[in-house]
Amino acid sequence: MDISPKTSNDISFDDFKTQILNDYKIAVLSRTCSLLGRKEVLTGKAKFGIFGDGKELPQLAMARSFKDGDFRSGYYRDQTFMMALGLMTPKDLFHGLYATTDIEKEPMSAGRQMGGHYVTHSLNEDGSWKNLTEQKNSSGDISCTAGQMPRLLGLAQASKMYRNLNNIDASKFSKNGNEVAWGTIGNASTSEGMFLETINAAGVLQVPMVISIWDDDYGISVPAEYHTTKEDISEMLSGFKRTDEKAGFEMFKVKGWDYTALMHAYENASDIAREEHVPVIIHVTELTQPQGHSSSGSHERYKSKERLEWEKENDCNKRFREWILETGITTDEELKALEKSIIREVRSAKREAWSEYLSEHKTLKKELVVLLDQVAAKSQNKNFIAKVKNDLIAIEEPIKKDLAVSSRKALRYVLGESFPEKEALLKWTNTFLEETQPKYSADLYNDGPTGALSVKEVKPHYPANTEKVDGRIILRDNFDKIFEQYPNTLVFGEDSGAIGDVNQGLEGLQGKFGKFRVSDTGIRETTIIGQGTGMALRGLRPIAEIQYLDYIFYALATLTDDVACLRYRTFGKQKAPLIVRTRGHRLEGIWHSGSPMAALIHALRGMYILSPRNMTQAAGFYNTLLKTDEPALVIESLNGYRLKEDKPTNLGEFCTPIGKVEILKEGSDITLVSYGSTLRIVMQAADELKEVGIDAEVIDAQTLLPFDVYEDTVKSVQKTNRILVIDEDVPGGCSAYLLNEIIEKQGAYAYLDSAPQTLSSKAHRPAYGTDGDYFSKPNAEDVFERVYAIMSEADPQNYPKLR
Ligand SMILES: Cc1ncc(C[n+]2csc(CCOP(=O)(O)OP(=O)(O)O)c2C)c(N)n1
Ligand SMILES: [Mg+2]
Repeated sequence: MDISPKTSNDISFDDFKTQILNDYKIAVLSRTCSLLGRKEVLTGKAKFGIFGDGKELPQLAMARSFKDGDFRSGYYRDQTFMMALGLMTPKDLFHGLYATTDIEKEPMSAGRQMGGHYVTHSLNEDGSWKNLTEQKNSSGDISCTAGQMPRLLGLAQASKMYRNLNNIDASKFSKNGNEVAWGTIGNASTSEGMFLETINAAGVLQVPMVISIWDDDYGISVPAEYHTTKEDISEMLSGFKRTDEKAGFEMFKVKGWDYTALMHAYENASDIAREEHVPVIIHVTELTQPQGHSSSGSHERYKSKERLEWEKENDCNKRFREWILETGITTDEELKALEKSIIREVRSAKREAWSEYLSEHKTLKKELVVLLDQVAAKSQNKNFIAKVKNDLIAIEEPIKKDLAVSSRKALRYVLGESFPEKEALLKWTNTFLEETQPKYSADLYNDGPTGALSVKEVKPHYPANTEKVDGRIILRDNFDKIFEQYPNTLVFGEDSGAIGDVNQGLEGLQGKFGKFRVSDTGIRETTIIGQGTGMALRGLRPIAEIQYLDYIFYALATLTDDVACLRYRTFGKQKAPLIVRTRGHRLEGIWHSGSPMAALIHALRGMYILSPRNMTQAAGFYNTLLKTDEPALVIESLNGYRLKEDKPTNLGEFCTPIGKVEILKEGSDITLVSYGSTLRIVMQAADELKEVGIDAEVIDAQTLLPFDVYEDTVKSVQKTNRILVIDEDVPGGCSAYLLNEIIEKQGAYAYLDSAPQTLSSKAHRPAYGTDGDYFSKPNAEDVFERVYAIMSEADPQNYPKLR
């Protein structure tokens, strides 16, 4: 291992001793939590447990080098790290295991995530940013192995941006880009593409990132020989090591039980990353799993006797203890006394957490039992209700579900009866459900005053002699205004920099705003999204470009697992207002013309999905999104960049509203709903239908998530009594979603005189060429004939059968 120690050797022996004993205390505290935590699962109090045992020592070293303003992007093993920095107490840990829904008590997610998923709070109560430079930060964990890596890249890149960009208000986010982003990952998870893609991108970008690989030789039951070439991730990655001539990574390999070597490695890594902005890998070997992988199994099933014995001997806490005694820092008695007091401390934290978790439920149970008693006394179904009550009384440690089931079942027994006690039970039940549901469902979006739906519409202004320009010019000139107006905006993607994107919507902007703000990336969709996520978490406003909509699937895992659920899984304590820009729908060829909107709207709840029909609408969406703090996906129409549009004068200012449909043509016979490129076809068909006396109303859905929050579509159906939804997605895809919104949610079924219908593409990917397009996607003749058939069925006299 090549490390030139830079540790602070100048501290006194007493300080040295205090530091070591404090580290030992945290190691034992964390281990005790792991041991007692597992028991909570085995006795049924918690549903699942995954702990940090066997990885304590390196995390103490990482914690020592972690500074205010730094960010962690790690995984479930980092319990000791969180405890060492005071970001999680033993009581917090137990509240996490029980899934307490109070964010004050369970600060990681208010019970939404299983234990072992670590979060710090970036936002104040009102949703505004805290000063992240004055606290230690952990971006919200996810369960997906290596899923934390793409975001890590962006967290590190933010420091680089803050160091290199002028006139940007960094006061809450950075001190001259001196912050390090610390990643952690298990040895087996380094097999994931996301890890390897991130490593390459970080090497190219040269960002201040330190990745720790906790290597315990296993990924659940599977040993290293199945995971890693040469069974050694350091060796495998050795080509990434920097040389005197070429930039790359600094790399350390260090044993997980070796306290001093760990401390040295981490101090060095921190300095290199922080000062030089060079990424560092620390491969920590010879780690163990004293209790196996998680509470779901026992490792005795798959590890050999020899291995289990080796793990016992090389347990990092055991070896740390031995080292403390060998070096004479303290005595065995002193350590024993410390260990005893820690066990007492954790036991009492556990008891307190359990009793706090239960106390709210117990109070509610008491209230409900009284009400059930009163209702039973008056009801004809006394015996049944008494049984519900007695069953509830028998549950000594009730959860919310027990309360909901009891009260809702009891209400069924008083159906048709009427007396005040029943009303009281009804009121209690409704209030309980209304107050409880948000604990599980709030914060998918920002529903507050800074949310996207609160941004007011500003219409584009047109001068008397409006200039007609290619759509891409409107986008380009609008981005120009955006970059002037918002110094913290950045755009990056494949071909987004030097040539200003494949359709020249960013033409000339790199020259004007520089290579940091308008940049090219490698071909790597997942980490493009990761860059955006991490930078958005640190106060920048990234616009991440995915070159074509069809390629978004490479990044879909990161979008759905990380971006879309960030606000939800952190109970509104973190946000990543990332804008994803892409282009799609109608062009030609299987991978350049898709419109997989259903896949996206269903996977990406928590983001806004916007499908503007032209570049003016698209530009207006970007302007709207920059006034709010929520993530969104904007899909520009691929065949619209060269179509002429009127050029507005208030570029950078006009705002296309989110959640609002637009009526493009009024009509009285049938409502046609569509979005994106398909609208041009629908408008053509609507014109042709006029010639046979059919007057269609055409509505542009334009925002798919959310669709029509003002419920304007049902108003149209009230007038026309017929509805057809047309799109380019697969049958039963986004068109079915829109129909569900209109028929079920908006209640349009009540106004229908004809069966509601959808017209979509064929189930296969669209074939190439003009004919491929014509026979794969709905065309003007299809729309005409489908509308005509609906009218013909309703009024065969006036509309005789066409074909
Ligand atoms: C994408 C994904 N695949 C599978 C899993 C299930 N899983 C959870 S942890 C794990 C093993 C991880 O091993 P390693 O990375 O070595 O970390 P360790 O638990 O050993 O610290 C697996 C397969 C998952 N969470 N995510
Ligand atoms: Mg492992």
